[in-house]
Amino acid sequence: MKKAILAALAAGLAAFAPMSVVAHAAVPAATPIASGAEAAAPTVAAPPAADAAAATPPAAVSTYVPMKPTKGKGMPTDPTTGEPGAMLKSIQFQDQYSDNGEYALWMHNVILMPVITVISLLVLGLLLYVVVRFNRRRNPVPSKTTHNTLIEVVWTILPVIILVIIAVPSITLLARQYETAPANAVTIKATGYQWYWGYTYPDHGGFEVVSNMLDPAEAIKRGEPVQLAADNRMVVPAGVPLRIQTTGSDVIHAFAVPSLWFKMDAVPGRLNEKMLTIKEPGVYYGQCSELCGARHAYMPIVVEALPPAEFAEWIKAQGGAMPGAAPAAAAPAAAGAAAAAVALAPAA
Ligand SMILES: [Cu+2]
Repeated sequence: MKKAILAALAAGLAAFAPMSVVAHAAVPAATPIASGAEAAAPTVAAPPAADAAAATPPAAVSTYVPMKPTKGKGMPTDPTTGEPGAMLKSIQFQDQYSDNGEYALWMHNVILMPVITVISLLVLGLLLYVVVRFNRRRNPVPSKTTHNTLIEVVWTILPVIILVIIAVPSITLLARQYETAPANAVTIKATGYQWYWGYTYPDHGGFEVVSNMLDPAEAIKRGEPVQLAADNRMVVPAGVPLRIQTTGSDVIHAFAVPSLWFKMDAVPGRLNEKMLTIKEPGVYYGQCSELCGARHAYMPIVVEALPPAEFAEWIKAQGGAMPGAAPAAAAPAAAGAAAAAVALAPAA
C-alpha cells in the first residue's frame, strides 16, 4: 500500500488536483497497438448473428435485447425541464456507479466543498471586518505592530493541518485509481478513431464492435439522450472487474464516462489500462474528452452493463464465445465453429 501510494505520488504529482481522474499510462512501456490489418479496416464489425447461427445452430440463438436507459441514471440532467431539483442536479456531479466514483464524490461533497466554503467565508468576513473597523475615519492612528508570535504560529500550523486533512483521501483516491486489474478481469479495448469508437473483446474471440453516434431523430425514437446515443454499445458485465484498455488509431482521444468516474486518454502507439467495476446493470453515457478534430463532439460512448448471464448472451449474438466455454458449446460443429471464430477475429 505504502509503495503504491509513493508510486502514485511520483507519477501523479502534476495531476495532483483531487478532481483529476485522468490516469495516464498505467502501462509503462509503449506497447504496439492495432495491427496494420485492424488499422486499415476499422469498420470490421462482428458478423451478423445469422452467420454464426449457420455454423453452430444451438449455441448461436441469442436472447439479447438492448437495454433501455433509465432516466437520470448514467446521463446528465436537463436543467430546463422545470422538474423540482433539476437545475441543482444539472450542476452537480452525476450519481456514481463505481467504488472509486462513490469515494471521489464523497471526498468532493464531505471534504472539499466544506473546506472551500468555510475558508472563503472566513476570508470574506475578515476583509469586511477590516474594511469597516479599520478604515481611516474610524481608526485614524494605525497600530505599529510588526510581530505577533501566536498569530504567526496559528496561521502556519492551521493551513498545514487543513492540507494534511485533504491529502489523505486525495492520495488514497489517486492510489485506488492506479490499482491494476486482477488476472481474471474481463478485457475490453476501446480504440478511438476519427470520429467513432471501436470496442475489441480479446477474451471473447477478438471481435470488434464499431460504435457511431445515432442521429437525433433516431435517438429520440429509441428514448435515448440526443448526441449521447450510439448505434452499437460497449456491452460489459456488471459487478465484475473490467480491464479497460484505450488506444488511438489516428490522434489522441479520451475515453470518459462521468457516472463511472472513468477517464483515460486514448493515445496512438500506447496502450493505457485501468480497472473499472460497475456496481449495477445500466446504461452509462460518456463522450470523447480530448479535442480530436472536426467531429470530436460526435463520438459518444455508451457503456451497457449487463448481468453476467445476459452479457454471455450478447457475446453469443456477436458471434463470440465466453472464455473456456467455446469448445464445449460448439462441440457438435467444432470444426465449423473454430473456423468461424478465426474468421471473426480480424485483429488476431
Ligand atoms: Cu475523439
